[in-house]
Amino acid sequence: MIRAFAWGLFLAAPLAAGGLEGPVLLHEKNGGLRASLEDCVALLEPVDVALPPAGPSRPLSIRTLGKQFSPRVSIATPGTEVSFPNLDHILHNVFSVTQGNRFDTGHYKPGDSPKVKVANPGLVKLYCNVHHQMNAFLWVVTTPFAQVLGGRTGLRFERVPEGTYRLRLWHPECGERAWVVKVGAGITQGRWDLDLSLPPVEAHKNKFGRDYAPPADERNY
Ligand SMILES: [Cu+2]
Repeated sequence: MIRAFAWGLFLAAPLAAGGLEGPVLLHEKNGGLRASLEDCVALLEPVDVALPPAGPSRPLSIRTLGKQFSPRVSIATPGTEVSFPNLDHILHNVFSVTQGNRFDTGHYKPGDSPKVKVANPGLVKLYCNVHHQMNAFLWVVTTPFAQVLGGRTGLRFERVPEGTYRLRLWHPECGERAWVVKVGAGITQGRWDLDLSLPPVEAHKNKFGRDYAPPADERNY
């Protein structure tokens, strides 16, 4: 009887959970600090904690508007459907040559919204084969603790089971840095610094692996 009671108590007790929070500082090459964490991604991945695998997240939408992708940085899980509504009055294309998540929507018209499913974890780089300057990034992750930090001054993860994690911070202008962090009961505090050193837009080829043609008459593109 006592045993059954104790077992019941065990089942009813929530998993010990804590949190992780603190400022993220983006250091400019001139020594200043970037005012915004726009496009910065924080991932907290378990090292010695068993978390249930994440299923496909809700369908995502990445618009093309003003010859730009919006949002520029998104987070999905394997199997997530991503649509690309074209809100411009010109043709666009979206392609990825990232291994494990290759696709090519072909040209699509204003008002069209091609869909793809991302299959594998990792950073997927998205480009338009028509417009060289268009670029976006899609993080496909299996951890439930993943955030784009735009509009914030730092990261905050709540209801994190206690244990050891790898904290990965990424920004298009610095790539990735990682730290091992221990999350205990309550909120664990930290502070994380990234150095912005890469060009804002990475050099890349078109979907055929060749240089983009110089801009021509763009009335239809
Ligand atoms: Cu385009």
